[in-house]
Amino acid sequence: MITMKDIVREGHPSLEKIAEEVSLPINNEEKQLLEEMVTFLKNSQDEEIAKKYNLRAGVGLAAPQLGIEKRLIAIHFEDSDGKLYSYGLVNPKIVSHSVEGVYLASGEGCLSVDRPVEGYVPRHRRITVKATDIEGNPVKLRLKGYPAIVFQHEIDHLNGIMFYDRINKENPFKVPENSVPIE
Ligand code: K1U
Ligand code: NI
Repeated sequence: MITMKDIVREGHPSLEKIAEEVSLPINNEEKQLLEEMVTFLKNSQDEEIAKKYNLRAGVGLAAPQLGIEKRLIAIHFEDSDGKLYSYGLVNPKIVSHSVEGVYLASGEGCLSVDRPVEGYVPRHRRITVKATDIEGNPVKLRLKGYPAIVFQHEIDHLNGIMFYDRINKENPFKVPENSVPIE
């Protein structure tokens, strides 16, 4: 079972590297890892389990956050309309994106960062992601708003980018150009 002690923190080299493409089909070890990553997210959102194992709630997790430099991500959350986004994905790639941006008015957090970091993180408002799922099926996802932000945060981890790398250094609360806030 994945717990907080398995998650590496800022400064770890795996969080600063470009992760390796995974060859397809994925092997059993990679399949098990992706399943455990999704289970971690579910556990972290379950009040009782999270309390028992001291888990911080997360909506996404990338393999480099476990010190594993492979292009694997897990996502698990419900949007404001109750639509479930639950995925274990291999080699996710943003194949197109809007010019219009979006940012979370409350900023972003990260399971690999044990301190609050204030500021707006500019993201694309709409993205299209292509990937392969745990079963080996090709997936094409069109995402808008909050789901698009979560996927961009996780795909950034595969490219060695932390959310705070995208915050304006001079003025962290400078409203990103051509962007809408999500409250
Ligand atoms: O990658 C990570 O460290 C997980 C991180 C992802 C994230 C994506 C987009 C914006 C912020 C953070 C988190 O899940 S932080 C926790 C979080 O955002 C959350 C947790 C429970 C409920 C709602 C949100
Ligand atoms: Ni993160």
